[in-house]
Amino acid sequence: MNGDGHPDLVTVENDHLWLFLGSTVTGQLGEAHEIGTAAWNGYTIASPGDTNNDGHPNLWARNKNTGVIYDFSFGTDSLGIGTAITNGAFTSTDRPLMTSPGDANGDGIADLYTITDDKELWANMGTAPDANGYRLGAHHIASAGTLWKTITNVA
Ligand SMILES: [Ca+2]
Ligand SMILES: [Ca+2]
Repeated sequence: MNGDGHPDLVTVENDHLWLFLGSTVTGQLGEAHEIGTAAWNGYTIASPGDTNNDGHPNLWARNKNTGVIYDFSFGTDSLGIGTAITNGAFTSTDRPLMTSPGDANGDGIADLYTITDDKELWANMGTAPDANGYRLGAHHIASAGTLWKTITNVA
């Protein structure tokens, strides 16, 4: 997140959002920074990669109740302003699990995968922003295999 070439970690702990900076020592994390102070238990977070091409990874945060996904930029060790990139189609009731592999189809735009309440893997490929700034296309069913009926977490 801070652009030093070492991978960092973002976690939600006790309703707060924390950034653990990667250490120069392989396999260790350095100091922790609190970057969000309230209500993060209400969000599902994902790592879409650097969606605004500023050299820092971005963070996607899905409001579990409203179903809106926000894209946050990072400064050196702080969170920027969240921009809504979807309408409210992504509640945790309809899409219990979500993650981003970054850009899955190689078009340079981050994509989203969710597992629905019917236990199917759905993909929403990233698009150029529409008039509302929304950046995810309509879903397609990536897999309806039985595997997804047993998955309890994705990252
Ligand atoms: Ca960025
Ligand atoms: Ca893509």
